[in-house]
Amino acid sequence: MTFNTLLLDIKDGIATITVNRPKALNALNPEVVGELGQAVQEISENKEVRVLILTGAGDKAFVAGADIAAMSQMTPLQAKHFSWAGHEVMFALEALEIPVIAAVNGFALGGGTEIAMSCDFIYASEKAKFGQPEINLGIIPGFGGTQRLPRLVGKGWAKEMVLTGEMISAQQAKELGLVNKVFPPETLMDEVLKTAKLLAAKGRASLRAAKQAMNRGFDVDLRNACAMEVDAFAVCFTSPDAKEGLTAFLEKRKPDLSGEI
Ligand code: CO8
Repeated sequence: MTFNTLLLDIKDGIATITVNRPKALNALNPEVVGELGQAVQEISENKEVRVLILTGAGDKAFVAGADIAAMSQMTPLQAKHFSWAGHEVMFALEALEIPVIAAVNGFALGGGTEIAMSCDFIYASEKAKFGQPEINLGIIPGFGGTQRLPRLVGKGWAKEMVLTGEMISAQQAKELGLVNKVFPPETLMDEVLKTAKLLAAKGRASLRAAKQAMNRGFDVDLRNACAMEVDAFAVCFTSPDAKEGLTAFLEKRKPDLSGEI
């Protein structure tokens, strides 16, 4: 499938979605949100893809937020539909069975921080900036920022960011736990690819089980969350990978974890 606002590249089991509106700093208008939904769906159906990278075109922005020009024309009902459409994309990214890395190469503001937070983890360039500046536009985050940000960095920092609308640097974002690693801009993609290749060599079934156990268990009480882990753990044994991985260790050889299921 080809897209107007995205580039989708698939190579050696690694898919890269690049939001491609550099003149508007890759802002998310309804077309981008719709195409992101289609691209994520396509990736979920392609069993050759083992890792997804999400990034932005150009050297200035990852995604500078939802498209302000588009939002300025919206009725409350259209705003509601747009907000839900964005949420569906975030949930679809979280529900993908494969790991998703956000490669934040520049401004990640509003919807940019929000979409990065729905990836499994974030690597950022030293010149990236994060923020939820919606308050300065007379609105609030509408793609999950009021919910995912406190879950990631704690309520105090999330409130400071959402209520002041101030940006933070990549280094500050790392200190808060929003970003895992920060790299010079010129090495960011190489480092992201290095980790993507590492992940692509793991077993699909156990990656899926681990991701689902963490995502689903995060919002429930510990006993029920651990029950989810027990089930996910047991499901791993339905994949040939478990037999292969455990046996390979005992036989002192490298496992071939391509058994799927
Ligand atoms: N939407 C539309 N266009 C944008 C956006 C945006 N979010 N951000 C930048 N652009 C455009 C600019 O208008 C400009 O276009 P043009 O060249 O035609 O004038 C071009 O990109 C370059 O931008 P600047 O000239 O402003 O570049 P600067 O280097 O001076 O500044 C900034 C860079 C600081 C990133 C600045 O562009 C900025 O502040 N952008 C807006 C950031 C923002 O407020 N983002 C939050 C948007 S709200 C949101 O994300 C809500 C999400 C939930 C939606 C729920 C649905 C209802």
